[in-house]
Amino acid sequence: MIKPFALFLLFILSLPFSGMADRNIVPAPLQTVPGKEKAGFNFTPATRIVTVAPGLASEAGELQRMVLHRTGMEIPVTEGKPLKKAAIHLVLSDDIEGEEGYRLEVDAKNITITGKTAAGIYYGIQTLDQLLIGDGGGDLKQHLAAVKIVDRPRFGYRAIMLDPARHFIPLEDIKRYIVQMAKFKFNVLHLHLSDDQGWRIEIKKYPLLTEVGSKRKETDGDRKPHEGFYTQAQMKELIAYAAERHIEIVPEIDVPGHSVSAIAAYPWLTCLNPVEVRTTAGVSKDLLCAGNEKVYEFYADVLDELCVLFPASKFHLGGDEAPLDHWKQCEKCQALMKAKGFDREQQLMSYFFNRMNEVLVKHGKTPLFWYELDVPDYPANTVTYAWRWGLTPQVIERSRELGCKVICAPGEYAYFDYPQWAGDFPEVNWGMPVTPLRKVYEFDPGYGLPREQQAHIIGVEATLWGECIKNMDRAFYMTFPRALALAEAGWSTMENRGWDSFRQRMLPLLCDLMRDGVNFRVPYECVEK
Ligand code: TNX
Repeated sequence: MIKPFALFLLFILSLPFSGMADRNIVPAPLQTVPGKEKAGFNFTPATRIVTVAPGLASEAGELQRMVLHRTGMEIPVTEGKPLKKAAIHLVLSDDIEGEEGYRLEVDAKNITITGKTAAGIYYGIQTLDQLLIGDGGGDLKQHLAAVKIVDRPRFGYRAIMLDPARHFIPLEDIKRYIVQMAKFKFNVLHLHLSDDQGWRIEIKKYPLLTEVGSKRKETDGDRKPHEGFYTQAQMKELIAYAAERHIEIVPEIDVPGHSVSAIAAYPWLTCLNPVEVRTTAGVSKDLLCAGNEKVYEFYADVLDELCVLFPASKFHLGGDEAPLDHWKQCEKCQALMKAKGFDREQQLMSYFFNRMNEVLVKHGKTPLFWYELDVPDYPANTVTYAWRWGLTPQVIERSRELGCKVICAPGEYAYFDYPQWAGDFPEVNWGMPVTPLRKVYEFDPGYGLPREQQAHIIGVEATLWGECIKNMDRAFYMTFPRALALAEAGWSTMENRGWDSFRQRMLPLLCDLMRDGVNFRVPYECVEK
């Protein structure tokens, strides 16, 4: 263990730091005006946190823990009027631009974090935390140079997807992941809760979904059974844990493909043959039957329970990789097509999505779909995901024509299950494209389009598909440092970011991940000239 650690320190020392005030802030803030070192703020036993508005107790608690961690000082929180000196003020104000925007001011007397909302204040605290990390050396820091930072995100939806369907992820591990996401100002954790290889959320009306669907005999021939699911009570706890960190959990139930685990539990859900929970990766031809009214009733019940459980306004219905072979052979599907006057199975797909969406609409939710260019219609209120390699510009344009919002999660930049370097983990790499840190950094979610042609892009997402992610160490390793690059794509404007500055800014933050026991890939290639 000593060797990689020593190498990493050498690597860090070999890079000159820029000396800028925001040298270790990731994602890069909109505006930074550095002040004088001497005119800075000293943390002393007299320092106080003052919330200048009600409703900020959670943020004040976060700040208190952070100050203790970084400075070693336990400082009290009070609510009331601003103090003349020695205070860290948390202020709500409408003069801040953007729902998640903030202003952070450090001078010799006080530190003031102003947000339009509690979320903005939370992000100001995360930036303050990164300033206190300093040069990465790990010493407690009790002085901050004067600075004024004005910041707000480019996109309102900044997500990472975890896939506990392929390999179950214990609740406590997801919490550790959420803690790290929050530091880089991600605000959505998308959970892929069902797939061919497992159903992971308790549905009270259909207990077999978890009794049968959450278990598989083995994985890729390893002869070891695999299982796991979240109870609704556990999920509630996770949702609250994430919400404290201004992260919303967006659930996904993938239909009508990637549904083998549900079909294994209730075989009548499919068109042709019964199946067992899938034990290998890949795409299955066993779809939910679109011609059976009972399937719609079943999913209406499932979605009813989940729409109540998850407070998020968005719900992901998957919709990817659904080969139509069985629908072509299925009497019920064919009869429905005839009755509706459809001549292509893709039209049945649109019909299926609309039926599912009716349930979401009843709950006031917006559907999200992995966009497939051959599906003729999506529900009008759909938010599309651009994901397939090379097709994002087309999906952005099509979504604009349809009047749909779009989230960019392109295969070229945002697939965190792809290896970060050639030959990395060859035992789990079945020919996935290599996606190094620098490639992720080059991601511009607006694809350089004119402003009006990208106005409907609402965000970015990294997808950590789980076929090869067997534990949290691997999940962290695949996520970091690439998530820092993606965070910057989601938060910072293109004019405000650049590779040379990024690779320096990230280094102290990598040291900090290491101190937190978070696994990551050391990006050695960054020292190459
Ligand atoms: C494609 S991306 C899938 C997933 C796989 C992933 C592996 C998408 C919408 N579907 O089911 O896990 O590739 O990279």
